[in-house]
Amino acid sequence: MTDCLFCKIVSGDVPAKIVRETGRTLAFRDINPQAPTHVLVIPRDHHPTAAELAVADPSLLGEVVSEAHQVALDEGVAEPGYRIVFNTGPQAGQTVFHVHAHVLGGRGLNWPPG
Ligand code: DGP
Repeated sequence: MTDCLFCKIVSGDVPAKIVRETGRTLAFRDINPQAPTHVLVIPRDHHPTAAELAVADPSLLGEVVSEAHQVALDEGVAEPGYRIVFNTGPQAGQTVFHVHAHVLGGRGLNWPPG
């Protein structure tokens, strides 16, 4: 999609600090980190939400989650634990409608979230 920020990161038109990539996914640092590790994992293809990706291409959603875990391992936060978040819809705080997994770690994370 031409007007999608994360599609522009995929195409290289908008710069990002890329930490991992596969043929179908990209992982890059969040511009406004909320934890010592805060990385976003996205599919290269445009899908608005995790729910829509689950219907359209469940194996790709699985790859996004698998890559999120690899990011946690690479960043050294897999132990004692980290969080994967898919904000879905504006009330949940989703602002970019290209599905992305937030990978948050490196500090204690409160529950329930705000
Ligand atoms: P969400 O609120 O769940 O839609 O998360 C969107 C995230 O995207 C938010 O944490 C900030 C991040 N973000 C917004 N614009 C940019 C950008 O231009 N570059 C990068 N790396 N991250 C961005």
